[in-house]
Amino acid sequence: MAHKVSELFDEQIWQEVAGFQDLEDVTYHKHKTLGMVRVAINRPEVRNAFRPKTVDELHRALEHARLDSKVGVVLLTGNGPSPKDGGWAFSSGGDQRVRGRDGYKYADGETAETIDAGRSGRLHILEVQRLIRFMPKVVIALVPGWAAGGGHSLNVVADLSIASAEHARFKQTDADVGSFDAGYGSAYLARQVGQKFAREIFFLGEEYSAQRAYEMGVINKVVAHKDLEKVGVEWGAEILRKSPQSVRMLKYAFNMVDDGLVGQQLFAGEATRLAYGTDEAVEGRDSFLQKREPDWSPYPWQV
Ligand code: S0N
Repeated sequence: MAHKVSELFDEQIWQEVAGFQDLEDVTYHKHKTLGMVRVAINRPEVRNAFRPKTVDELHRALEHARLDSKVGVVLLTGNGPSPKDGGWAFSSGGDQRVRGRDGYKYADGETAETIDAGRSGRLHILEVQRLIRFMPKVVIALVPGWAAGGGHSLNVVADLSIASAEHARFKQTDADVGSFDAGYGSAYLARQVGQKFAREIFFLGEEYSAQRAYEMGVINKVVAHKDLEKVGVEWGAEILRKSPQSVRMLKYAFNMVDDGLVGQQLFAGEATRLAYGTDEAVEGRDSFLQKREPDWSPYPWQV
């Protein structure tokens, strides 16, 4: 069954990804001609709040995109508008009705008897954040409306962000609802906007327009609402014209300074992959397999 998607969705350019028709909280499409996918939270009636099932589906789609060697760009967005009141959202974060301690175990038909205690209150949206952060592809957040709470943090962790001039709003509610992101959502936000603005955003919990978010460095561009996905596709197409290896190395270079040894590991993994492509590394492998001393003479100590 075809999904009902979003008012901004252009069905001429997207097709559903095979094997994902069972998704309920997320829509997942592949561009018909470009190496780009569109992943969207599909709960507009609750401002695209994510429940555990939503997070599972987000992770599944993003992991599939990560492993698809034809895909270089991921557009991450929220479908809309809400059928209830016409409101738009990127995401309003964790669904507060099924959150944490007492709520989670009664979500998705689970009962006190059936719940796996090890999964109770699991904050696996953080696994989605890491997937966005660590995948060797460019993730562009398209923000058509509210980015609040954990939705705000998903925007923070995306590589690039474009927002609707008319409907995008940014608000960090974590400290209002006692559900705080003390990782990328806050500390990395401070890297983007500076300490004073980051503390203002979290400690005051005020609402910011797309224009104000742009001025602070929360997003890259503000566009007319109707053009949001069109501009996202244009940016994606431009990125896809670049060298994949260069983009991958640059993303990991940008990440490394903030990601400690994990950041270094990802960058180093790509460096090793590059090294494997050289005659020098082939000589090292072959000399071992042929049980002889390696001959490094063709390979100078570069200066
Ligand atoms: C986004 C806001 C500012 C929009 O305001 P607006 O436009 O006035 O709309 P509303 O009338 O408020 O909302 C429309 C309908 O949508 C429901 N709704 C909105 N957000 C949520 C939500 N996050 N969870 C559940 N429902 C939501 C409204 O209730 C309303 O429904 P009806 O029409 O039936 O009344 C405004 O909506 C707002 O402030 N929303 C809450 C934002 C928020 O505090 N989010 C959570 C912050 N924390 C996190 O996200 C951390 C991560 C997290 O929570 C988590 C994630 C995964 C697993 C576990 C957790 C965990 O913490 O335990």
